[in-house]
Amino acid sequence: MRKAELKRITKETSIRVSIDLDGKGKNNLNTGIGFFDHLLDQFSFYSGVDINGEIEGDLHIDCHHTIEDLGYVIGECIRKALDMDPGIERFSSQYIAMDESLVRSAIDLSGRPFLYFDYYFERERIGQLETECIKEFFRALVTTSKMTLHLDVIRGENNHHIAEALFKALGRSFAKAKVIISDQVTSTKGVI
Ligand SMILES: [Mn+2]
Repeated sequence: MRKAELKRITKETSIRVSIDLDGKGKNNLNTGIGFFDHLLDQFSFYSGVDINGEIEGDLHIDCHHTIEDLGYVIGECIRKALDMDPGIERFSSQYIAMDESLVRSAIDLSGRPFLYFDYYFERERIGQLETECIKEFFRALVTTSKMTLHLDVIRGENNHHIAEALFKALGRSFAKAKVIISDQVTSTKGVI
């Protein structure tokens, strides 16, 4: 059972999250930011990771704390859940086309946090989501999950499509990288 649960309470956010790495691809988290829920739904659906729990953030300030802290918590849950099974595929890359948009995600569940993401959205907001928070989510997720993640927007015009394609690509590549392929650690070093 590759599951994990975590609670994190600060003056800015109050978060309880549980994830099931081998779930049905359902996100039940309601962040209070409609478009971000739409993005999390894409990640869940295409990764097969179930996300449950509650989050209450200081959205009267802006989206930043809520999204960053949620990234830390989901990332840590992923790390905890993966730790039980070391013989995972680890590497995966995925192109996702969504109409005019084309993005690529390359993952190594390496134990070494690294994010490459240099895209700046043209729009400041999509729905209630401040687009600069998208990078903050990826950065937080990478930090605690300790994955190496390269996300490239190869082309695209519609900011909704680009954001959605990024979360689909992340989900699809994670779906492949998390698969257990061996009872041995998938590293020539013998440790991830
Ligand atoms: Mn959409």
